[in-house]
Amino acid sequence: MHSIKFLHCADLHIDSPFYGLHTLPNNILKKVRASTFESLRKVVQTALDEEVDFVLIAGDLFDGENRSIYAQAKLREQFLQLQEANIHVYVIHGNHDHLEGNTSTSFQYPNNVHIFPAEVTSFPFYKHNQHVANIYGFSYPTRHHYENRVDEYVKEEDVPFHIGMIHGNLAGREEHDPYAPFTVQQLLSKQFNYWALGHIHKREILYSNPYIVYPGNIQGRHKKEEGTKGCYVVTMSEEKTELQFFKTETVLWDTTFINIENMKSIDRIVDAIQDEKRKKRAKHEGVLLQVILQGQGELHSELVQQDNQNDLLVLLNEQEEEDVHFVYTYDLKVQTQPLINKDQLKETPFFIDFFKLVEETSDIDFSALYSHSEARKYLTSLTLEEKQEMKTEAEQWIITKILEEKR
Ligand SMILES: [Mn+2]
Repeated sequence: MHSIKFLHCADLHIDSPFYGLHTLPNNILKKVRASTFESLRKVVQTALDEEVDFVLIAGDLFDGENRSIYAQAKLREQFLQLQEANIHVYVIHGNHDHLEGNTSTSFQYPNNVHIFPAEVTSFPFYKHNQHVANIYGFSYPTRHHYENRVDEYVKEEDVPFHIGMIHGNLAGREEHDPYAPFTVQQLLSKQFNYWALGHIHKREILYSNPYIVYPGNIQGRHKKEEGTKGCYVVTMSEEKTELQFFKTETVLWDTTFINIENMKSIDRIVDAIQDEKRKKRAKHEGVLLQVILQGQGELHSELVQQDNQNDLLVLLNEQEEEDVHFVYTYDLKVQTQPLINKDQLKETPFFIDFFKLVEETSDIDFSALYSHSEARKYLTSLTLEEKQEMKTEAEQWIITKILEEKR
């Protein structure tokens, strides 16, 4: 019986510039900027450790179309490692590293690396001199490529395994650029054994028989790319296919929520955050952390002061630059609410009327805004829930302001 084992990764985005992070301390910024290279090294190490037959890279190897000599040299180094182990590499280029962008500097990769041209093409894979698989794919000729190309994938020859590679968007997913769209049904109709996708950075298995897989990127690049990142090692026989995930991120983007309810002094908050940080430090090499404070509590009024927030951040990040396993808080968000004893307030002169008014207001009147000739173009109608939320927020805001003034 035939079997193959391969590694599937995508969206390496090596040499991502991380422009938005220039406020990070130097040591940490350096590690973040090196993270895409380090994660690539881990992908290759996984391929070597797992002794796979070949590696599939489903597009966006480079972040920029003007890929630097440095990035290409680093990639070549890794390809050479794979060559030494006799591991073949199949590469398609995506929207970030399309073929047209490769004209300024050219690099020769070792001959274990097969790069797909702009037409859908198939490369044969031989194991022990037997032709066991065909791998199909195409590279983006230019950056913007909106055509559905699935029709061009046609099974060639009678070999045990057919594997398709596409860097593209699942049709209907509007939050991503609609490049090279496809539908699951379309891919299934091809009766391939595996579809190795790229483009969407969030890991997702679209179908499991056969597998249609987005492995996600190998290293998060901003706060919207939170959580563990990595690649899949696929073991395939004529009977079954098995997937194993390997994590490769070097710097983890993460968020932690702290509830201030029942906390009577700021040191409790600091301790709670430090606790979270300790746990994360034990598990990860580097963490860029967003801390969100929530809940109703008496510390609210202290926390909303910008000076205090700045102080807290300085305190939390002290020493992080020196730590090998850093947990750096890049953002502290205060979403807390004041502690109000409504029942008590309801008995005081002003608030008796205030709460009566709130209760009687069943609907906030936005008619002036919604009938405004310019504004209304940009507005969608509000749900009942949204209106209720706004009412509660407004109530909280007014109470906080009034109580503050009384002090
Ligand atoms: Mn990408």
